[in-house]
Amino acid sequence: MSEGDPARPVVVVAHRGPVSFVDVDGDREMRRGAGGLVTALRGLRGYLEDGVWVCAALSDADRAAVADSGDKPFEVDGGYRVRMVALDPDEHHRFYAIIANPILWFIQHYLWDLSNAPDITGNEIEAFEHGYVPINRAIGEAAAEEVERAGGRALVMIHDYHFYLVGPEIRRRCPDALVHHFIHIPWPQPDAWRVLPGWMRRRLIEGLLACDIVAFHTERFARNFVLTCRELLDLRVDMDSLTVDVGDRTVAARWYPISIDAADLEEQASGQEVDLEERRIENGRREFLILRVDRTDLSKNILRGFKAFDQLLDDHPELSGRVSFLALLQPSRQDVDEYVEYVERIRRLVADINLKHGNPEWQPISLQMGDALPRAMAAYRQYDVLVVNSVFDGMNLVAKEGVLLNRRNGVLVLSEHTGVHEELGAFALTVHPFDIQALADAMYAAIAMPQDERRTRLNACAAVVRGNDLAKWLRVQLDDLAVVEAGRAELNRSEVRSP
Ligand code: ADQ
Repeated sequence: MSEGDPARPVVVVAHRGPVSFVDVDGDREMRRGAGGLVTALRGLRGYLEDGVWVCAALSDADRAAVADSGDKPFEVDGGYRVRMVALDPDEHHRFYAIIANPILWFIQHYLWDLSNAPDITGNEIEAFEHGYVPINRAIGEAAAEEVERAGGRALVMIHDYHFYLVGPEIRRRCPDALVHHFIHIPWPQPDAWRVLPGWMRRRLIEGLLACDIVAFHTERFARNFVLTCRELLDLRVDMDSLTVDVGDRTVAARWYPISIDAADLEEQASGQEVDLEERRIENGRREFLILRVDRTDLSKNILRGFKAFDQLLDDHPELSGRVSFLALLQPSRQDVDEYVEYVERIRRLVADINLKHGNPEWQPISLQMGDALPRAMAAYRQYDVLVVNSVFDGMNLVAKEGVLLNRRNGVLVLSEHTGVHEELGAFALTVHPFDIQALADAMYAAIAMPQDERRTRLNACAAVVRGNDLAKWLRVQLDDLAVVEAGRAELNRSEVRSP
């Protein structure tokens, strides 16, 4: 494999596929998949000509497509293949709704309220043994088949917290494969994992250690991972090179900040629908527009964002009627109780603040629930302040999208616990996500900031995003894999030479 050019066929493994199927009036139609990860991985298309994307069949129409294809990969637009795997629905429910979301998601974002939850009961143990484990095995077997079909030497790129046990399946069946696992969410400090019984956390971490590279968005997450291996598995690690020794193998932890496809986003934003949405926002806006765009995930810290806005209006009565807060929120995981309750709490808080500060002519917060990408892109152009105040988060692509499209010298107010803070923090107003007063003050500072300074900061952010785009994210990983491969060749040669 030469640098940046994966001569090995690529096998991508991710829970969601690049396409999904829907039934329309009895006909099955293929649609582009949704979500940040799928958008990011679409950048792999150019490398997938020889390869395949392995994913779960999530809908009835997906499962029907799998049945028709006889479990074989099928071609999709863009000249690559997709292998959907039909999974047992009960196992998948346990895997997804009990282990992956919420248990792993909550641990990795530090979301558990430990005096109350989680309870690890027979239900959770069963969900692990008869949900997470068999689903990982089924996906791992399908991926291993694809590696074997490609001659056994494929580059396997596994994605996210759904599939920590896929690596061992590949390693067992295809020892010559090069295995890479990218984790899109934070990796917390070692003690966070002590929420899980020892045998369970050991199994998950050992699963990841079957890979050659375990990758994250930030250096902090990579460091936490290596520390976790030392503290919880008692393995020998090197904190300078961020490597872990596992028997006669060395596993590297690396960090590659994910990005957006700048050209693609700008093209999407140039459509008429976005212009129309922008005119609507422009006609309805006040002097200052504060914006947030998020899934209604607990990690996004939406309630404290509104509480800070409430504080801003208390502290600065002169802003009454001159500022509004537009919140474009996409309901998320409404099959998880905590998420249903979160949406309720958001609605109640917004109603309280609007009642307290608003009047018949002016409602300070406009809460708009739904999937509204054209409106989000229009709002990115129009904001004066973009609030991204996550409690702890992987990257927060919203910050990158916003600074790229904004046309009003808008200021980014950014939590120090977002992955994107490593890249854009120097040009944003940094906030501590729990400090509501500091967030209110930052909103005010952003509004009051002179235009020149705002412009300088925005241009600097946009330059970082353009320079560190999705293509670079991928290229750097492929370069590192080439280095790992070269090291392995070295190892193989010395093994051949030894008696
Ligand atoms: P997410 O948690 O979904 O992604 P983020 O990175 O901010 O978080 O991406 C959200 C995406 O959803 C953005 O592309 C945004 O435009 C879109 N979106 C949000 N609200 C929307 C709305 N109301 N309507 C339409 N679109 C909306 C996970 C991890 C992150 C990590 C990414 C990529 O949790 O930490 O950055 O994967 O690795």
